[in-house]
Amino acid sequence: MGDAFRMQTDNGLIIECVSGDITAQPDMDAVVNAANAELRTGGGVAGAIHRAAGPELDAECRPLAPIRPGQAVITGAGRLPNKYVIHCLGPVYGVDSPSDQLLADCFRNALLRAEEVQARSVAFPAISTGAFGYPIQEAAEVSVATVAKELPSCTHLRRLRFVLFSSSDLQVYSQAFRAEFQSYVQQRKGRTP
Ligand code: AR6
Repeated sequence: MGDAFRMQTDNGLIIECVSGDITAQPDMDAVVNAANAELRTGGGVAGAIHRAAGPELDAECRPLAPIRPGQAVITGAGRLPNKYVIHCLGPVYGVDSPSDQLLADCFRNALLRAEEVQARSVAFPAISTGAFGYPIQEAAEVSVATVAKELPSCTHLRRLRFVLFSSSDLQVYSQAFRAEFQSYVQQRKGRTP
């Protein structure tokens, strides 16, 4: 896919954007759920994750609910091919405010949960950009900036993936990553071997 983004940092971390389904990422230790406050099944990502993971995930979620916008909690992954699901409640755009800070909290807290279990790979969907109405461009900028800021604290992480559902969303997130990491990539290219 021409618009996909992939880079490797100096310390070996792979960052990538792909199009696909968050429930079909078998090489990831953890996948992130764009959850609802009750941590139940729903539409979009939450529906797909709960359908694929089965009742075991629902049972594990119940004692952890409800969660607040920006919060992230971690469970096992039921029948999904991953070890963990990290459930984030994104902000409803224009209702839960400030939306940008709450969306940033989701990514920061999800990466913290991943670090606590020493996850080596994590896949995120585009939290809040479906039913919760966050404009895709703004969400991409907030998400990518937050991830870039938090990465130095993620000592166990070797691979970070964004899984976008449509090719236009993939293009937006890939472009946001290119813009964020442009100076980093140019510095690398400018180096003498
Ligand atoms: N894999 C990857 N991305 C997906 C998938 C999938 N299987 N399905 C949808 N997307 P949403 P939100 C994209 O609505 O906005 C739920 O009903 C989708 O195109 O899942 O945080 C919950 O129960 C969009 O870009 O999450 C909550 O009530 C993005 O994932 C509420 O929706 C997020 O869409 C959460 O809303």
